[in-house]
Amino acid sequence: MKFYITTPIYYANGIPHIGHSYTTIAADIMARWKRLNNFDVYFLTGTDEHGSKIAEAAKAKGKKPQELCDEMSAKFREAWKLLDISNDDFIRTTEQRHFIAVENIVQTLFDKGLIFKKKYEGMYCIGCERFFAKKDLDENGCCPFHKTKPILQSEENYFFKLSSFQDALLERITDVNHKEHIDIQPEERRNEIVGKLKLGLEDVSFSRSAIEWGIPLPFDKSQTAYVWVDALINYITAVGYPSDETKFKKYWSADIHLMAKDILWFHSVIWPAVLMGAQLPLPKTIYSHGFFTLNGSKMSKSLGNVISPQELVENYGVDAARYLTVTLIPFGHDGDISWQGLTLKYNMDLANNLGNLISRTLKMAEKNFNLKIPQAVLNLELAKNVERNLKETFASNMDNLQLHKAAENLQDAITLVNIQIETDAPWKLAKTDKDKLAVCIYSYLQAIDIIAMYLLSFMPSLAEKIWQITGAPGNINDVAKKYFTNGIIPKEGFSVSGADLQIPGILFPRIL
Ligand code: ME8
Repeated sequence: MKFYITTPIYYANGIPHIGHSYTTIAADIMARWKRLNNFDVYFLTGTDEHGSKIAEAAKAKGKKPQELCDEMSAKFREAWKLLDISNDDFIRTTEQRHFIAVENIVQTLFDKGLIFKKKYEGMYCIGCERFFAKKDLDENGCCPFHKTKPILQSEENYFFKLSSFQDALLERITDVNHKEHIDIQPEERRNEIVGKLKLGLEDVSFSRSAIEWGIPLPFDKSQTAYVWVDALINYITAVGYPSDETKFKKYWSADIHLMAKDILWFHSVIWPAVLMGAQLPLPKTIYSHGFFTLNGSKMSKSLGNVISPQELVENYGVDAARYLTVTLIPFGHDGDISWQGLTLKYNMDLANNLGNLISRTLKMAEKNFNLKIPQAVLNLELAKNVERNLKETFASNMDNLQLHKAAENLQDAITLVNIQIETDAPWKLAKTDKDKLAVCIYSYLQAIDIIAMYLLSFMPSLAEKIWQITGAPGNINDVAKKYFTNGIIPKEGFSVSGADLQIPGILFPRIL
């Protein structure tokens, strides 16, 4: 089975921040989880490089647009490397492969009579790269997202007959039995889209005559494709459209387009309409996660109110940065992020719970068994208990993109082992019953190995490290793949008596 997941392609007019990291880490966690479940995964991210926003940013910096895009796109790649993102492809809309796909789609729609020329006057927000109807502006006549006044623009453009897709879209979005059903998640967001769709659709501008920085229309080179049309098409370019039919057939359509609500309309209305117009299959799930503020206000570079991926990693390390970023607020809901909130969660979940479990277990093994897994009767009860706690709930939370809940399941499993340690009181057993102590420590190690496999998607290097520390044989990814696909704990457990353990050092130093 294949699984195709995408993030938005981020505007190359600025550097990556925690908002971009949020979506990208979440998509990465899903991609890793699906790979562990034996899916043939294609995970795409990239940069959106055309349009007035980029052209203006370049001008302000005294650079050519391509020069700015090269620099910024490289920053996104670096950030994703730093955050251990396992994307299979990184697309840039200035690549040749993308020009070909955009020209192809635009020409197809033109040939089908879905594109026509019209004089248009409207309020354009450069931040959003879109026209606004007066009724959609806020009480000050400003863009509701950017709080800036849109500019009145008047030009002769090509328009796309979006209005003719209203019924077809409503049907596909609301009828779960439709063979081309588009599942918009979460439900509140779907309801908003449906409500807006029911009010009617207007045809949308599909090209710009004044913007040179874009892909010229194949049938009228004096106009460039509207940047949103250009951008959305990236999702099919990357999987081979139109030249690699085998790849395209294999991976399209998208199983999940992930993003925040700011761009949900484009993905759930304009994009499917374009695909329908070109007679291509529609995406299966469009998931809008929450939009968050930072310390109660909108993130903005001018306010100095942004957190970079680098800062996150400097403060917490890569694995913790990934875990904290995506689990701090309930996935799918808006919320607020702050350094205090991140640090509090770090101390609670990682330093006090997970870190403590590993360091106390290994310290006991060092003190009493010379850092070797003791010879002991195998007792998988605790491991099985941990597994019972995780197995169904974790998988269903992951598959429903409830990442914060999956993380809670993990914390509960870790707590369960920590409680078992308190109950066993191994520090007393060390004085009274060494054999029982050996059984206990062995069982903690096995339970930790199960936890490590479930941690893999969230904290990949940490999970590998835990696997080594606990003397577990083989490669954790291979074992986990087997485990998640056939659901069986290997008979002997994971770590074997006699294997060498390692002192972990302090995995998560407490932050004051
Ligand atoms: O819109 N909270 O790019 P963009 C949560 N190029 N997510 C956030 C966020 C926040 N405060 N800030 C940003 C574009 N994001 C277009 C997309 S796709 C064909 C074209 C994340 O750089 C979130 O995923 O403005 C949001 O949808 C995206 O960054 C917007 O990125």
